[in-house]
Amino acid sequence: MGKIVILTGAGISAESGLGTFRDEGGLWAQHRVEDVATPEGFSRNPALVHDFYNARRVQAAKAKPNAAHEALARLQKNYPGEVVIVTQNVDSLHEAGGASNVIHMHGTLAGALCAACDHRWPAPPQMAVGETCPACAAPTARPDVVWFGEMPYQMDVIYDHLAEATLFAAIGTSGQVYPAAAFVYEAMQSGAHTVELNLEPSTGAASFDEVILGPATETVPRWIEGLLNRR
Ligand code: BV8
Repeated sequence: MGKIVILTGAGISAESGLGTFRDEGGLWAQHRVEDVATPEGFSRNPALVHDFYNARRVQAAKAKPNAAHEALARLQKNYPGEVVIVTQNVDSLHEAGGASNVIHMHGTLAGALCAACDHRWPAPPQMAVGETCPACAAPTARPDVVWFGEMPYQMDVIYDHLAEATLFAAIGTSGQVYPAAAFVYEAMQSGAHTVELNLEPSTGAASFDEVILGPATETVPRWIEGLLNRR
């Protein structure tokens, strides 16, 4: 049985009430990326960055997984082959929806990182400027998320999965952020069938074998029932 690799983006959490980045009124309409999602922005104004992530941490803690998150967990449980979920999202809704071994390539709101010694620990609900690291006591705590210009996490593991994929699906992502936006090409190289499930066609839609349009809570459960019944 083949390996299924699934990449998700902010669109899969939209119907759980979490803002996307590039939709109308999205996160990047309210904040300049350079100010809140880059290391330079953090060193320039750490309070602004902590405010940005504190607000999202509060939102994410209140959000509930939706039918799309739950359908992916069902696929992991019932599909005889391996199902790998790689997410660009920093919320924990895949895990809350029952998924396991989710690869958070852009980090998580739930994590804190020491910029001085690389120690990681569970983030408090609200982080403040000058928060100290529990390991080295330096006042250099930051959200454990991957900012622009920083290397996404577990890239070697992700490329190994893509090399073995027989089916690749991108769900709820605009395909504008690299290296995630190029995963479909890696999957194509391995001969995988590629599917995009999105509210509207992403920038890279033409590269996919199949494009299924609609809200994730409708398209994902239907797509997965089809996969499980076709076995
Ligand atoms: C890096 C922080 C290199 C966490 C984020 C070429 C190659 C490599 C890099 C680059 C390159 N070109 C440019 C770069 C640099 C840069 C980049 O890609 N820039 C872009 C803007 C051009 N990439 C980087 O800097 C990356 N790092 O490459 O490092 C390196 C090499 C060596 C050594 C060191 C470094 C780091 C990228 C990560 C940046 N961090 N966020 C956070 O705050 O969340 S990016 C941010 O965008 C989020 O992580 C988010 O997940 C990600 C992608 O956005 P999407 O998830 O796609 O969300 P978006 O709003 O865009 O789209 C939503 C979609 O959902 C839409 O299509 C919409 O239609 C759909 N939708 C809406 N509602 C629904 C729905 N679909 C279904 N149902 C619905 N209901």
